[in-house]
Amino acid sequence: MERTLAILKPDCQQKKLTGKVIDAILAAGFNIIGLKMLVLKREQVEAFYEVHRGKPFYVRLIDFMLEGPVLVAVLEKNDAVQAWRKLMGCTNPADAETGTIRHAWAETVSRNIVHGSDAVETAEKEITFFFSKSELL
Ligand code: IDP
Ligand code: MG
Repeated sequence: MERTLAILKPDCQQKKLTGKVIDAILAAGFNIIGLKMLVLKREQVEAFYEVHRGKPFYVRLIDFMLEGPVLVAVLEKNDAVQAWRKLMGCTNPADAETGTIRHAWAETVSRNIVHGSDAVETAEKEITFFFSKSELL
């Protein structure tokens, strides 16, 4: 079965939405096969978001991800990468469809509650970035 990486970003914890988001993930039929809470280090966030370096929102994105703890999770399901992106909704909550996590709970494009991998290959890289094999079910 396909796997993808989810991050419950600092605003998710700040707004006490962790339970609701995990519930939405389980209700959508994903298996959570890895989960941990981390306080990320600046070098880690910069490496994770390397692809966005130099973009206008980059500095704000890095600072935001350092505001507090995140939950990183590995989700498993058929077509997990696309299914998780669909459940998250568009990057900008103003464009996100009803029934998506970002539509329901995200404030702005920069504070948008969750991360999801954008392709199967990226997902495998992002999973390896945070989890060793022995940490996954
Ligand atoms: P994604 O999270 O939906 O895959 P990306 O384009 O990969 O979106 O951007 C990564 C993260 O950077 C977004 O989730 C959001 O937090 C932030 N971001 C992206 N575009 C903007 C923007 O135009 N303004 C502010 N923040 C942005
Ligand atoms: Mg992305």
